[in-house]
Amino acid sequence: MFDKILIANRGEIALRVLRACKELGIAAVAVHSTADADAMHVRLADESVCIGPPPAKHSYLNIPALLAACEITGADAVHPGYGFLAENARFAEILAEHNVHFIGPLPEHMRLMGDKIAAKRAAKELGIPTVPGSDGAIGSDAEAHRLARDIGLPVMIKAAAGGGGRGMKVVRVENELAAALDMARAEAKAAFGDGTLYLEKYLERPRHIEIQILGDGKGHAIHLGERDCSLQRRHQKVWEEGPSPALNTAMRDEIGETVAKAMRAINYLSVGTVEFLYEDGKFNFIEMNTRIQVEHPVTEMITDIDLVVEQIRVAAGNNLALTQSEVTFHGHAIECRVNAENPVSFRPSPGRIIHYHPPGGLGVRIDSAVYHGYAIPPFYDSLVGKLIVRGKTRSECLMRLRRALDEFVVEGIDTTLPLFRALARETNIIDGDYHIHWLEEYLARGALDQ
Ligand code: MV4
Repeated sequence: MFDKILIANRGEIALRVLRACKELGIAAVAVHSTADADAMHVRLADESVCIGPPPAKHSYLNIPALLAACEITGADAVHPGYGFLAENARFAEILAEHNVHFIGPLPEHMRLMGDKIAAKRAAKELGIPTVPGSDGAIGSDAEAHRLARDIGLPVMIKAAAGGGGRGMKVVRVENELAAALDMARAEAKAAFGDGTLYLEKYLERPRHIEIQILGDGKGHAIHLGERDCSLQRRHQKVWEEGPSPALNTAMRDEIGETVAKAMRAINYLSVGTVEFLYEDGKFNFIEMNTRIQVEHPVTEMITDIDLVVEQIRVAAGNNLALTQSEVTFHGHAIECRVNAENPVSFRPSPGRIIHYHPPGGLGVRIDSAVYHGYAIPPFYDSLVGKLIVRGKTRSECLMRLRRALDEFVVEGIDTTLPLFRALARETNIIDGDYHIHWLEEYLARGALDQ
């Protein structure tokens, strides 16, 4: 096992990793920018190192500074959290060259999944159902026209280097295809330095359902069920839950086993998430994330498995401690990402928290790094914290969520708590009857405006 882990992140995920280190008896090193000197992850770590000025480019993304921090503290492994360097294959390679372990997937798997065309081709070859579309990159406009006619309109143009919703175009009529291709190519080139495009059948109102997996890099891999992350705004997840209201046990077992089998075939190491658009009873692979995700607590609450602990164990070369039949699902969990934003305009609202009283009680978990009197800096994401609630049934979970949201006090800044108080009382949400566009349509109706 590792002796000392350097946590190359900040905020709630740095604290989350720190907790796993403590439970494993591993020393933890925090790193921080000058803006985060009084952050909770710095206070609770065994040691800390300042790695640069506030902009992430000069601190949390500063590879030489992180290497120096490993050297100074004698850390033998780095946990990247999510965001920042979490899916950077080159970072993992550089660490290896300096005899420091990267707590995450192999560089080759991060590279494969970072190329959306290669990822989709690999998924298809591994028996994972994919969205109908071009077999690889679009060669010419003529080919795109042929394909669009073949698979039928509407189609979606996507960038090979994209992901997270950037560089996508929906085409509903054929005479708009050529212009959309030109625009998408130019945008992709400007944003990613790579204008390679591919094309897919556009799915109108799917759900976003993702399968959590865990592998040990030695041919053992298991799935830990799904999370339904359909409630998003501008490609930012807002509410995640598991199990999905749209699936039953047989459906979960089938897609879960398909994904786990694929991960065994590539000797996948670490945690990972395979994302699907789910419509008309069918799963359609879109991409794979090779990191611990923001919403991982949903899975922890329904499986009782500590995903970060398991991620550290397999990174240290241990075999998977669990078999698929030892993974069981209990009850229901919902996570709300509470942001420091105005709940109507969604404008960021950094600043000092002058009153802070998080909810508690049975089945209530808060993953947050804020505290009474803490000032949220303006340089990073606007997450105040995640409220994760579990219950024996979805309806008990919703009841408990409403109760927890009503207890939650955060004063001094605007937060999205009022949005969640409204969502937890909406008929469509209570019925589990929603899709990837539901939240934006709801907000466009002005449901929350005074
Ligand atoms: C799609 C799609 C419809 N059809 N692909 C957006 C983020 C990127 N990861 C994939 N995305 C989409 N791909 C096909 N073939 C609709 C979306 C999409 C979306 C997906 C998941 C969650 C929220 C979304 C919001 C808008 C569009």
